[in-house]
Amino acid sequence: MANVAVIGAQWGDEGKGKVVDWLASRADIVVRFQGGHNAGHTLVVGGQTYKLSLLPSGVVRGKLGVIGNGVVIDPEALLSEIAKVEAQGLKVTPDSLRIAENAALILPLHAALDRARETARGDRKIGTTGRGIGPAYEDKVARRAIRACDLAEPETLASKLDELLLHHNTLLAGLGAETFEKQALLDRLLALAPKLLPFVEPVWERLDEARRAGRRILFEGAQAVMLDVDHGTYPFVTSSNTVAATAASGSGIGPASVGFVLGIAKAYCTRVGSGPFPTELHDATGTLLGDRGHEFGTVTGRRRRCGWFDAVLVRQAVKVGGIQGLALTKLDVLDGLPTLKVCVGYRIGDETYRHFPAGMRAQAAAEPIYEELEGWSASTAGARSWADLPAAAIKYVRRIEELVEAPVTLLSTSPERDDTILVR
Ligand code: 2SA
Ligand code: MG
Repeated sequence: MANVAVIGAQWGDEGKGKVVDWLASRADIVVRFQGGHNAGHTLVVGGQTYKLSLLPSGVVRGKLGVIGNGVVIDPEALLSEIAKVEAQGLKVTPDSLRIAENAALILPLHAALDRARETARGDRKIGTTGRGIGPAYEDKVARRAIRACDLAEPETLASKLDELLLHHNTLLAGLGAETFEKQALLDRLLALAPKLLPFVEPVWERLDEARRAGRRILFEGAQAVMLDVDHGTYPFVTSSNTVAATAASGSGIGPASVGFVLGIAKAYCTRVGSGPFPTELHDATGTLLGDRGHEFGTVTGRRRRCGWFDAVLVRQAVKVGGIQGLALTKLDVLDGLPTLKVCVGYRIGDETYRHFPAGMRAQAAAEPIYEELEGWSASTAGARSWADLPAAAIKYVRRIEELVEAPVTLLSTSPERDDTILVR
């Protein structure tokens, strides 16, 4: 196996965790390259359930986990996640986890600003995870972020905090939120430093060595292409680039090393948070998909919105994300539905679209044009070979491949790692 990058092809929660775990057993290093603890992966390993947020999934499999420079790291969230998995019997040490020295940190003031802004937006809110992701990326781009390496330099920390607080306390006060005090923040960071610094290094060097030694690297994306800050349903997106190209820039390796790009898509579609969702179902079928698919966020526990598979969106994600093959998950959730619908275009006013336009009004007004496909009554849950699938299920998968212009290379039929069909 060459290197592989795994990215979401819809709005997240496509089941990346399971596929990443499946691939992690064949990789040497697992790298997170964007996002932060807004991601949520549920891994079921030998009956034990792990809920990971910031830790690369490989740590559960005894592989080296790398948190790249493109990730925004909340040090307290990371340490408490480490404590949680250690309570489940795993060990996380500098032998199993490395953190990029140039990764930006999320501080308590970022989460405070994230939430204060969402409150101020009222019903125009984005529906963020409230983890401070957006404000932390803003600070990185604005060149005032505190980075992992700064924990080793108390004077740098102190002077950076001055600049940060000048900016953030003004904003927080303007939003009627509590402001932060420099000394308390500095003490907090200095207390975290000795716990975090043993993990911190120039990970690009380690990755370069791994590349030259022919080690297999798995790049683990978070969120999904339709949440990409450039290519997603802006402004209802996350604050990072979620496309496969970020695997390179977000970890410090060249684009040629990214390898095969595997996109993950659910056999239907879900979304948490606000924003356009043309195929969303507000009826009994939508409720059924949510109940059967256990559609609640790993991180925030929010109920996910559910709808039909949108082939137009996934095709677009395939193109802009660089997806070369798709893993289709949760096919079994569709078992027993008499007919299935797949979106093949949109009607916006009098016009027909074969892509999702970028304008906010156009996106909000898009009415799906559906193609109907026959459902199947037999169960596909736990199927482990193509031959176990009903003919109508195979037809459904083949039609999706045609519409999104990418082959389905993996089919997942339950949360268990072994219930996976390798199609090609
Ligand atoms: P943010 O917090 O700034 O990244 O939020 C901006 C938008 O991005 C969406 N977003 C997500 N959507 C689905 N899954 C995500 N991660 C968790 C998970 C979600 C959870 O994997 O289960 O537990 O609720 C994720 N992270 C960010 C978010 O809903 C906003 O629309
Ligand atoms: Mg998730």
